Amino acid sequence: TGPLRPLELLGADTLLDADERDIAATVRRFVETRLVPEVGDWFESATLPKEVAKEFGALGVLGMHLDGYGCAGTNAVSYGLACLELEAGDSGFRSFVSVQGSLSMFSIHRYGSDEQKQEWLPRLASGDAIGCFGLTEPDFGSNPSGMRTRARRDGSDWILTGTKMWITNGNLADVATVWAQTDEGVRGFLVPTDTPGFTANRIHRKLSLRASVTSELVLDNVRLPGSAELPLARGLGAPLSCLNEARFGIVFGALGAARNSLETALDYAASREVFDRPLAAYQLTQEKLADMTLELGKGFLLALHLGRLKDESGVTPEQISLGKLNNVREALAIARECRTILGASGITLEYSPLRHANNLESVLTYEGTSEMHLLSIGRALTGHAAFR
Ligand code: TGC
Ligand code: FAD
Repeated sequence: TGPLRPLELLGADTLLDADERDIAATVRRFVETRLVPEVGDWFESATLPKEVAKEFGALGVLGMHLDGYGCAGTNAVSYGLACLELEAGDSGFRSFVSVQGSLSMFSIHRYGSDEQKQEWLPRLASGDAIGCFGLTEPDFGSNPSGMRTRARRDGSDWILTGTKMWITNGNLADVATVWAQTDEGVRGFLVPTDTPGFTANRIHRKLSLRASVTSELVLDNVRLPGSAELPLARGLGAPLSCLNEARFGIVFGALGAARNSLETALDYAASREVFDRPLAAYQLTQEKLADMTLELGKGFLLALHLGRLKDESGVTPEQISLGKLNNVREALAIARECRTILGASGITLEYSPLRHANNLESVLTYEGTSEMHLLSIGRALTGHAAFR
């Protein structure tokens, strides 16, 4: 037998059914043929062309785990595997799909009225419309309960004022799910981005997640009809429940960045000769490769376990914290270690590991920083909330 790829060594495919393997293979083909040839340029020029949304829609990955309204209604594991394959290309691709499907579409699907669902979900599923999700503010990231964005009633209308920060797809979006404090607690609103008083300002000079658009959203007395409120969203638990969906995708997604880094390092080590022998033939290199394969495999088993739980009986926020914390942390360590195997070549955009490592710095921070997930696990273990 010839050399094995890291997840082949684990026998990962034997744990998946035929549909799950097909979905993963289809997304992988699209990523490798359509996106990877462009990703270096997009990363360098800090762009993600808007047209890609429709291609993701045609591929069927936007809101793929939701039912009805043009969504595929797949199981959670298939959604996770799609995230893994997208993030093998770049975390920016998985981010786009996470925000569209798990944050924008999920918030409407779970908390919206029938009219809101009919109006937005089919267009968001096809990629004809783009959504974003505004929870974080300049002064309130880890602690969204302090949000200052206010929604006040004016007759049957709502008036929204405030600023949201670090919002993925903010400048691309047709509709923003905006979370605001009201006299009755936190509420969610669907804000069409052409509403007077709404502005999105692109954030420049990012060193991470460059093939992804990140924006500030300014709401300056934005007047919305009463029908813009998400009728079933009551309290901070509503936006936090959307985060569970996106965090679940990241549990799988981060492994894609790790797998691609490791495969790149394996190929490089096989062909690079140092001191008259392939780099892959040295024990120090093999130790790195074996340790990384072990962590990738353990991360995959953890992700799959959480996916099966989610499909069969449900998964708790603390269980998702275990997966997000471990898999992003290990993916980042793997991407950095792979970069060492590439030597100087590893610092250019010709090879993926450092691009993945840079991206994973954002992934470590968004959707709950690693510290927030440590504290969430700590609270589950001790009963003491140490956030404040
Ligand atoms: P706490 O008192 O714990 O909870 C308030 C209410 O929320 C409920 N809850 C949850 N419900 C569902 N899922 C969860 N994960 C939940 N966590 C809490 C809780 O039961 C309670 O409900 P009720 O009915 O009793 O009121 O709230 P806290 O203020 O103490 O905060 C807890 C903490 C720190 C864990 C939470 O604030 C948190 O998760 N902070 C991190 C914020 C975060 O992750 N932001 C992400 C923004 S979106 C993003 O980053 C997108 S990146 C996308 C991309 O590009 O891919
Ligand atoms: P802070 O909350 O200020 O944290 C700073 C540091 O303090 C962190 O290390 C944190 O872990 C630590 N810390 C905070 N509290 C405690 C504590 N109690 N104990 C110990 N340590 C603590 N948000 C959205 O709403 N929508 C989006 O689409 C979105 N996209 C993003 C895209 C990118 C590229 C990035 C980088 C961020 C995005 N975010 C988005 C924002 C993201 O969710 C926040 O950055 C994140 O929640 C952390 O908030 P913060 O940056 O304000 O850090």
